[in-house]
Amino acid sequence: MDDVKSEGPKAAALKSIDPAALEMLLHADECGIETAFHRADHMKPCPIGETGACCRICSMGPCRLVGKDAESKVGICGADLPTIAARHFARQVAGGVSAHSDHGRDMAMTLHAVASGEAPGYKIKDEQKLAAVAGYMGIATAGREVDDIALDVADKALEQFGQPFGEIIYTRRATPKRQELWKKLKLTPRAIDREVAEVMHRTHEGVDLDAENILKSALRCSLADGWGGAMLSTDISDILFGTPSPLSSEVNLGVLKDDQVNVIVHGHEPTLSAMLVEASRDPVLIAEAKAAGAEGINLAGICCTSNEILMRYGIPAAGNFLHQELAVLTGAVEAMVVDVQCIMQALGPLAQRFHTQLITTSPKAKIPGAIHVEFDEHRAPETAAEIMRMAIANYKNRGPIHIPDYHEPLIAGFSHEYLNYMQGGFHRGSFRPLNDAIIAGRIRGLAGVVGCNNVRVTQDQGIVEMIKNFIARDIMVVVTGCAATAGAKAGYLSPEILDAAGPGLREVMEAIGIPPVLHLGSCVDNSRILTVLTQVATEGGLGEDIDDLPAVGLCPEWMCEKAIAIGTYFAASGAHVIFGVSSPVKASSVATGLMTKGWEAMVGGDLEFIPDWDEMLARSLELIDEKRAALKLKPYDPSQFGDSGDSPYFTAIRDYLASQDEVATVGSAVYPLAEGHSHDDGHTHDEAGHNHAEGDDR
Ligand code: BF8
Ligand code: SF4
Repeated sequence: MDDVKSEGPKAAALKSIDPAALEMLLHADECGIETAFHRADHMKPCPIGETGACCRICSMGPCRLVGKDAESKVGICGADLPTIAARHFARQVAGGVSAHSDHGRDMAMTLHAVASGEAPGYKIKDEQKLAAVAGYMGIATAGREVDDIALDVADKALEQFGQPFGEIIYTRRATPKRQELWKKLKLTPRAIDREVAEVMHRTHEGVDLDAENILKSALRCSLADGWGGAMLSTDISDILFGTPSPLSSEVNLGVLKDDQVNVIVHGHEPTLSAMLVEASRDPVLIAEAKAAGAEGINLAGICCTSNEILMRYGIPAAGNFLHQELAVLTGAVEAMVVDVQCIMQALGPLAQRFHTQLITTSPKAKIPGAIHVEFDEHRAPETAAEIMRMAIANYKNRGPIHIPDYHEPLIAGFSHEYLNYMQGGFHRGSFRPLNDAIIAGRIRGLAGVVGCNNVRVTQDQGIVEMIKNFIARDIMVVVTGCAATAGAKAGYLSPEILDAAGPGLREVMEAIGIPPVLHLGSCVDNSRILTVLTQVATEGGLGEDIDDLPAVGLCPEWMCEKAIAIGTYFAASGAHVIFGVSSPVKASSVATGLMTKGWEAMVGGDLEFIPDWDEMLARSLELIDEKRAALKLKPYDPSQFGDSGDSPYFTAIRDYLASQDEVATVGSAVYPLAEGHSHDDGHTHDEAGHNHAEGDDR
């Protein structure tokens, strides 16, 4: 590790567009420490595996079908390239579905424990959402106790994983047309675990050997995520921790504090991170931190658990996937607390080079070199306090620190519910203004920009390029996951960014009172995009189903199997989806054709892989404009909308932000709250001393 040669500023510049990352990469060179960015230089992707041409399903192989005539070759068992590529892809989908869905299962187990009175640290925070979810599940609510309803909801949710008969209940939230199509094609998922198990079975040696049929099973499996595990996860998180509504915070490594006990929570599930939020605000623990010589406790997040607590509590985000090692490199992190998913094993040895305590908390996810403090929802507050105390005790061990001074303000916390509220008020929630704006051509279309970072491409570049170009061309953007963090770090989730939006989009956003780039949450919250698109499709004037909409879904910097599962369920739901980096089925033109033209003919959506950013943008615009033409909408013409003035709404937000030296990072709500959708009540103590009591936040 010590022989890392200096990259120098120029080489580093290719690795990220984020100045904080570049500064930390130079710092890593100075310290002689390697990161994923460095390792990517001497670990090139295997060209055979990368393109889906390697089969290692059985021990007669691995069989690698390469060369000019690869598509006419077969493996030992006779499996051809389309089968091999499709099998590998389907297994990636199953891996992704299992990850999101196991997360969803844990949320349902937590709800069960809360409703049974066995998890004293938690409570049901959003009864309105509970009632809505009970409604989707056909559970009676009238005259019943909240806990009884919640218990039924938890039971019903848990049934979705292993029910022997029937179909996943949330598929009924899709448009009637889509439900019919899925039924006709036998794509309606039956039970979450069953779909994962079935894909694993079909792709075992010698079972399903027809690429088209294998990929069809991948579509059904993915739907068990989007309309199953992930959607349940979002809904139950909202019930337990509150449905998000907009609030301000900050992002990037500069949110770490040189004089406070810094605790980073990294991973995915909100159960632990929400408890750490409470612990970080506990006056007793804050006093202990002060007694240890610090000014206080500073909690920040990385990856999607960060999004979970950013969306609901305004806890600042220290960064996205590729920031995890960089955060430790600051030397200022007393504890990095991880649960599941997207956690690099490299953190183990890296943390040992600093005073940072790497704390694993899930029995499913241990890391050599980490301290394991098992998290149990039945004694959650105690575990959170124990972890906080470990961090406080570690403060004195801090060596030299290097915190890059980059922190961008952002607005996060948009939910499907809030968008309805914003467009029609509490009692008349609607998507009418948005649909009308799309019909009129003020908004050209909709784009979801989601997913990961990947060291094979310049960090954040593809994501930010897409966001920037979309809003400039009057395309409204929703973001989730690490893409949301990337957009935020580049300033695209700040209200100031309205100035970068095209005139039509700007006018509409000002009228509705929302920014042009909406942070909808973590990766499981991509389910919010499904329900939003479904409502846009059924609101009227834009066809009947998601495949009628002028919309695209992009994952420019995808990295993991979860991203593949997400892309596949959007395609199966009728969306055109474009991924960057490289295609896991590139070796097979047949498999590629099945997932593009084949899926489009079957389900109206498809999945393309386009590594070049310019081509990705051009293809997105083409898809959006084709849909506009098919709907017989006016062609998009930016010249017909003039500059609009600043709305009082955004002026107020700008004044608010300008009035503070530093943006209050502890969940200051910047918009009026929707009735019944509560923020965490703890945001009464931001640093600037501004009080924001619930209900009067402005
Ligand atoms: O679930 S975007 S790198 S953190 S997988 Fe992972 Fe990808 Fe980030 Fe969130 Ni989503
Ligand atoms: Fe080779 Fe067939 Fe075995 Fe795959 S399943 S490794 S193609 S023999």
